[in-house]
Formats: sequence, structure tokens, C-alpha cells
Amino acid sequence: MSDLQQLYTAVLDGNARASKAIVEQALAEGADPQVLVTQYMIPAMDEVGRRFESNEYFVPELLISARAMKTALQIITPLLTAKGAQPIARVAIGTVKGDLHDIGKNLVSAMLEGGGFQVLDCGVDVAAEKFIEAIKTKQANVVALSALLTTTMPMMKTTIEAFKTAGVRGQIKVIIGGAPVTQKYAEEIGADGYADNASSAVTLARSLVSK
Ligand code: B1M
Repeated sequence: MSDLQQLYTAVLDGNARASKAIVEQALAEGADPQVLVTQYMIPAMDEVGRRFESNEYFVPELLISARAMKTALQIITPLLTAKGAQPIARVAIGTVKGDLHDIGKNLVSAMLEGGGFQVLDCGVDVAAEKFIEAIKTKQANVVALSALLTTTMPMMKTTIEAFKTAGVRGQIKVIIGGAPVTQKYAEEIGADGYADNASSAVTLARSLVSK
């Protein structure tokens, strides 16, 4: 079996070629894709963040680690995405206005698809209007908002307020998540729920649409 600690190191060092090769080898040897993500790749990104905070890493290092993470995720994501016959519900997902982080949002997206939801991915830096369009024209019944920056978290509140103004708030469930987001914040801004990781987002969305 591959030494999976090398996957952690490859993401931390921003070595996309190595992260791809290790993931391919590990999967060929029967590794669980979720274990690769949650036990090696996400902890590596957390360490990247810690090094950034302590001025050992700077934005270029963040970018190359993100590239190594994304390269490996391109192989893993299709394995998390199973195609169900009838979607449970349609989820419009995006990272809020002003925020460009998409790795966590993409993981949540893949897990929701794997969990039987139809996912409308609105991308990053998403203004409320784009979600409203997905609700009105694509009949999204759940909206999942992601934010990674404390400075963009308030856009979650702004987005929910815009749903109310547009008269669509009653048609949808709004779920939120991202590293700085909390359950308390979800309650404060009137979201329907908070999930702290990709699999709990699926459980949360399921429980909300079944109500
Ligand atoms: Co940024 N960045 N970054 N960054 N970056 C953070 C978030 C930071 C914590 C680093 C640090 O200082 N320790 C810090 C934010 C500090 C703060 O706000 N308090 C930070 C900063 C400051 C910045 C810039 C301002 C840096 C600068 O330019 N000076 C800048 C802002 C750009 C912008 O968005 N406008 C910036 C830029 C970038 C890059 C572009 C270089 C790159 C992103 C590349 C990309 O995403 N394509 C980047 C990266 C890579 C990070 C870190 C290192 C890693 C993020 C990541 O991908 N984690 C990050 C530090 C960290 O998080 N430890 C950091 C892995 C990912 C799987 O986890 O996204 O948390 P995460 O998603 C999880 C959960 O949060 C949850 O499920 C996911 C899977 O379990 N989840 C949801 C996420 N969304 C959800 C939605 C849901 C439910 C659950 O819906 C219901």
C-alpha cells in the first residue's frame, strides 16, 4: 500500500504531479477516496493555512498547494458523484460575492451529487442575483452558500436578505458553511442550517427537504 503521508506532503509542497500520481496509485490499491480527502488532503490544506498565518507561506504557495489539491480532486470527485435516477431536490451552490475559494464548495457539490441531489454550481464570487435566477429559472429548492473569509461572511446575510426582497425566501431552504462559519452565525442571519463539512451538508440538506 502507498505511503499516504506522501499525499499530505505533496499537497503541502504544492507538488501536483506527485499528488496525482499518489492518488492514482492509492485508488488502484483500493484506498477509500473519502479517506484520502479527509485524512490527508484537507489536513495538508489546514497546515498550508497555518503556515500562511505565520508568514512561512505567502499567496504563491497557497496557489500551488491549491493546484496540487485540485489536481488530485479531479481524480477523486467523480468517485464521490453517483448518479441517482430521480434527484431528491435541486441545490444551487456557490461561494458568496467577494470570495474566490472554491475547493470546499466543490467538495460539498460532489458529495451532494453523490447523495442524490441535482447540483447547479453557480461558481465563486456569486452575487445574490445569480442565485435568485437559479431559483426562478431552474427551480432550485435548496441554496448552499460557502464563505472562507471573515470579510465575506456578511455576504451570506446580504444574500438571504436579497432572497426575501425578491420574494423567493419561502420557496427554498438556505444552508451555509465554510471554515469561519458557525451554527450561531446561521441562526443570527436566518439560514435554515449550517454544516461544517461536505458529508454533513448532505445530511442537513436531506433532513431539510424531507420536512
Ligand atoms: Co485563502 N485564506 N485567501 N486562498 N486560503 C484562507 C481561508 C485563510 C484562513 C488562510 C489563513 O490565513 N490561515 C485566510 C482567511 C482569514 C480570515 O478571513 N479570517 C485566507 C486569506 C486571508 C486569503 C486572501 C485574503 C489572501 C491574500 O490575498 N492576501 C485571499 C482572498 C481571495 C478572495 O477570496 N477574495 C486568499 C486567496 C486564496 C487562494 C486563491 C490563493 C487559495 C484558494 C484557491 C481556491 O480555492 N481555488 C487560498 C487557499 C488555498 C486558502 C487555504 C490555505 C485553504 C482553503 C481550502 O481550500 N481548504 C485557507 C486556510 C484554511 O482553510 N485552512 C485560506 C480545504 C477545503 C476542503 O476546506 O474550504 O474549509 P474548506 O471547506 C470545507 C468546510 O469548510 C466545509 O466543507 C468543506 C469540506 O469539508 N464547507 C461547507 C465549505 N463550504 C461549505 C458550504 C456548505 C457546507 C459546508 O454549504 C452548506
